[in-house]
Amino acid sequence: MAALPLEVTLYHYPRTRSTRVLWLLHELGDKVNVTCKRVELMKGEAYSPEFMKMNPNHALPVLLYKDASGEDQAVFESCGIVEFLTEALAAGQLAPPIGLSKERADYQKWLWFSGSWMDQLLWQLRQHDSSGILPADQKDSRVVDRTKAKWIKEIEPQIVAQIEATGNKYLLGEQFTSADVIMGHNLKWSQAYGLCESQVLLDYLARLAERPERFWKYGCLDVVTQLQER
Ligand SMILES: N[C@@H](CCC(=O)N[C@@H](CS)C(=O)NCC(=O)O)C(=O)O
Repeated sequence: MAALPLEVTLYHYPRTRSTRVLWLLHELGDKVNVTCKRVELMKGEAYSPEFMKMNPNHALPVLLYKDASGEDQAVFESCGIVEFLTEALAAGQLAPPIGLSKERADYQKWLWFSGSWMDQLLWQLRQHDSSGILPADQKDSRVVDRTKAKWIKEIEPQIVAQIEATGNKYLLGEQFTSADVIMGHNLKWSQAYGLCESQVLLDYLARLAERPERFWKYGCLDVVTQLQER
């Protein structure tokens, strides 16, 4: 186990998937000492040779940390980073212990349902929605309609059912886990497309908003300054 606090550097840009990691870093509190480096995504900084060495996909987030031998290691993929830090620093706290329990299976399922399945549906909207990033002549409104219909008919009801079945607190019940980080971020993201209107989900988001005060107080925006103050 590395000496705590673990020194980490997060390469971040507000309102992107790096917010997931930023949120987790706040949850980890004194276990991490964070430097947050803003990468000017819109100015193409993620294409610089230095950045591409850390992530050839020119995408955020990237986390830099020192491994057990003291060497700097770079990791990309938001859900992978969240899982990695949770297991390394908060196993049994922000995730049920590894093992064959139902809680652990549920945790793993919701973490990856959020991080892959839901994420990719949101990505379709991010590209094809009228506010999306594709040029107008490449946008397909049928993709938007199909994705939203699936989200409303299949995705949200599953989450609502899970929250209700576990007692209307977090995804797994009383215990907040890292799966809530990815799920919470996705649901907030989905609101940009007029989704997430169910009261159960809005109440869930409100409960999440009570978590680490300093993070949510600033509305998941650029909390770089707050982190550096710590
Ligand atoms: N699956 C990756 C997706 C990363 C990703 O696409 N990040 C976006 C911001 S949310 C980005 O940096 N895009 C810039 C680009 O692709 O050039 C993850 O979850 O980390």
